[in-house]
Amino acid sequence: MTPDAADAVPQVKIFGTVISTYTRIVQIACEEAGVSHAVVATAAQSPANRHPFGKVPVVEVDGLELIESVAITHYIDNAHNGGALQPADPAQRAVMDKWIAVANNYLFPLFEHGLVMPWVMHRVAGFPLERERIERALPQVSRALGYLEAELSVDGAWTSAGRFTLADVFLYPVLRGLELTPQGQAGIAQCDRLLAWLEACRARPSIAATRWESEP
Ligand SMILES: N[C@@H](CCC(=O)N[C@@H](CS)C(=O)NCC(=O)O)C(=O)O
Repeated sequence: MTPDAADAVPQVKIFGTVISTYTRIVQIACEEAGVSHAVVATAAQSPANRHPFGKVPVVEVDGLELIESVAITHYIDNAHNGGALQPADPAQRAVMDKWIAVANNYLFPLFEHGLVMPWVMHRVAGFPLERERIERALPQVSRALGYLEAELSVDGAWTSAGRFTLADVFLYPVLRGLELTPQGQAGIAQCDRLLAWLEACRARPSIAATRWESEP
């Protein structure tokens, strides 16, 4: 990067934790749209966080201050990417929206509380591993993976549009976080379609460009 490019003001400022599922979701949408973006490291619990419900990220774009990744990613895709990540067909779009809601309402809370946070607290903060919490979550995690495996098409698409959409933008970081835990990796290893889809996502420039530093 040239010194000029490094000094340039990013089009999208993402106030959030650097390694975060939702920060990455916004980063992927920015990469897909070709808009410059930068993370301003902001902890959810810090006084600097402007989110009214104490979550991250908060995003500044085009003079707007936005919260909620659904609103943020749709705005970026609509305003800066010609809606390329959303199928035009209403039925395909409804299926895409369903997957975004499934990722946000069911998968993220289940994976985050049941497996991801216990491992982060153990690996990063040195707390004893909460094995009981993990054991309690495993049957539900396993059911969720079975559902995803059954629903994903043979050619690795979440909608019949058969291409990368906002559903992938949301599902990839949620599933990748799970895959970075030993039990999540073992569960995903039994799901051939999910494995192939994760691999295909990793080959996409927007996913590669937003890789977490902690990823092996
Ligand atoms: N509904 C929010 C969810 C954001 C969210 O859950 N962010 C996580 C980080 S990945 C967070 O703020 N966690 C901190 C906390 O809940 O205290 C969105 O879509 O942006």
